Amino acid sequence: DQMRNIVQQMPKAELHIHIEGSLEPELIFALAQRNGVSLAYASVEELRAAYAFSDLQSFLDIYYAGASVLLKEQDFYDMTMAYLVRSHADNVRHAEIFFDPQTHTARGVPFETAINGIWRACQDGPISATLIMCFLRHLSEDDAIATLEEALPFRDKFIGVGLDSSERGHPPEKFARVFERCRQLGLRLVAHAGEEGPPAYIETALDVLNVERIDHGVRCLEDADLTARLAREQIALTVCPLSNVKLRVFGEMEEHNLATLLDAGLVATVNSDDPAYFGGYMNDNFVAVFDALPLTAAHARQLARNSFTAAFLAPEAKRAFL
Ligand code: ES4
Ligand code: ZN
Repeated sequence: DQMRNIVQQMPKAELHIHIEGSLEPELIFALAQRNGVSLAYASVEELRAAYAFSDLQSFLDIYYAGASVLLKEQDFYDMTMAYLVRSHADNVRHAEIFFDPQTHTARGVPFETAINGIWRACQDGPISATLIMCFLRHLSEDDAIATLEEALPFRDKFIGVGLDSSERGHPPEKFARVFERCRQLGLRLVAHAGEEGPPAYIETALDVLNVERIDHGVRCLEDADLTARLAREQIALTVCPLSNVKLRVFGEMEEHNLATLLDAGLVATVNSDDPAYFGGYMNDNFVAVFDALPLTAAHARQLARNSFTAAFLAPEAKRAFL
């Protein structure tokens, strides 16, 4: 339809994509076979049928199981290249890609195997792409610090760090020291906050971790002062509509607050989060939320513009993409 065409032709940046969440069931099975890994599911269809989530944790359990087929550098390369090719088809011009090294090192896969495969695909792929290393917040800060140490020889291969995994009970301030070290290293800083966790986690992500963008952040509207601050300081929120509905942050897309966020003057962006698990890539997210909410072509253009405003790119690089 008309909105699909408008969305399709807009150049855009994706700022919230977990590369392990782009692993499609077909590729999970192909890599399992290639690597001799046995899966708890008999077929692609059976695996896909397990993608019925009740909350963030129920998703994460399956997401970490899916990642268990990634063993060799080529596996990480193939996963990343598939994402870049698929996003190019959606007219994504630039992606800032999260990866979760602890998901791999905890299974005995070397840090360098993961980052080298992901990074090499970013060099070879059809769109601009940079990497953001995420710490798993359900693990300890000492574990995050050890991961940062392992990452330092590869400092030129990632532009920033983030914080993901189970939010409730793991507030940003648990990672104050490691984020301060990352800030001193000149890394860009982001954190998931206000997805399942309370607005207070958005505040401590900003005030304790000094993050520059908030991943999700949709629960900010529960706090009027915080909402006003995010608008005043033009702090970007990387919103993921299909994710929010699949993980029941909102009961249905018609209840999503994206239109309210935009009309409050917030720098909201649309992103896919874990596209293989949540039912779609960038344009599917745009179409789903535009079908459900009173959003116009002007909102679509604003969202595309916001994605470059909020990107960790030099001003001249942003202009070249628009
Ligand atoms: C994630 Cl949707 C979401 N939230 C938090 N952590 C994650 N890791 C991958 N997807
Ligand atoms: Zn996420």
